[in-house]
Amino acid sequence: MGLALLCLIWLITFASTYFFVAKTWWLPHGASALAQHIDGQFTLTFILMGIVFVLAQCTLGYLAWKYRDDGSARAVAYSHGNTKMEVLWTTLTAILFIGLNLMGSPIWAAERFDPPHAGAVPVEVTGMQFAWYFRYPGKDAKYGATKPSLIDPSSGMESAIGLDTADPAAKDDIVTGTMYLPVGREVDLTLRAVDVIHSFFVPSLRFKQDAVPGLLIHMHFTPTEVGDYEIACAELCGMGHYKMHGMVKVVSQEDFDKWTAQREAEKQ
Ligand SMILES: [Cu+2]
Repeated sequence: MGLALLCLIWLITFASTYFFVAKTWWLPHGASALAQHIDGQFTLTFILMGIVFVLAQCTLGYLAWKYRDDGSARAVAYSHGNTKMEVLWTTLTAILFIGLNLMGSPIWAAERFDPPHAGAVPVEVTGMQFAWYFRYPGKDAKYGATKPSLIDPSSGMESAIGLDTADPAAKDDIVTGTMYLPVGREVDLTLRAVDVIHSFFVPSLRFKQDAVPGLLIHMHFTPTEVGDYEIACAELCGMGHYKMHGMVKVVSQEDFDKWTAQREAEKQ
């Protein structure tokens, strides 16, 4: 029985480790400026945690076999444990966790605490049950006012986010259901939610941030490759959560200008 348990524990350990080493299910290709750093941090964390996991599971299997019931077992005696060992592994775990946090925090903070560069493209993202809307402030570079009383999700677009069309700053605001971004330019993002907490997640751009009702959350990132990237909501936000899907289209600056001009012309 002890041997069977050892084999089972080791089999589960090596089989599950294989899928990570072989990268069977891995991240999609990273297409933003910080993707390389985020992937580096992610890989380092997986390697360190993987080593700890394999060692711990191998030891567990070995001990399950070593202390098997072979007929000569003695009655167990109460043990208070080994204080030295407990202090040692708690300290090592703390160093590992705090160390990884300190290593990752500059990457995390760069998109949140540092202000965006001048010339960043402003885009407002609004999450609601169960759609994403994107707003561009237009030529005046100013977002028009929104009012909760004007919010009408069933009408979509401008009405869905509650845009106050009486506000002069709202006249040139563009609201869309697909996000367009120019490649190689920083995006100055403002995240909102109108009902519950949603999470704006673009795996290919290595971007994930909650959108919280009542808060304007600012972040910035730079897409580096032209392409279509999937947006998901990463916060379980209700019955339709599974279909809260969108697309980011990263295009050339020229195509972005053309698209913006078209949307502005449609508003006239
Ligand atoms: Cu959602």
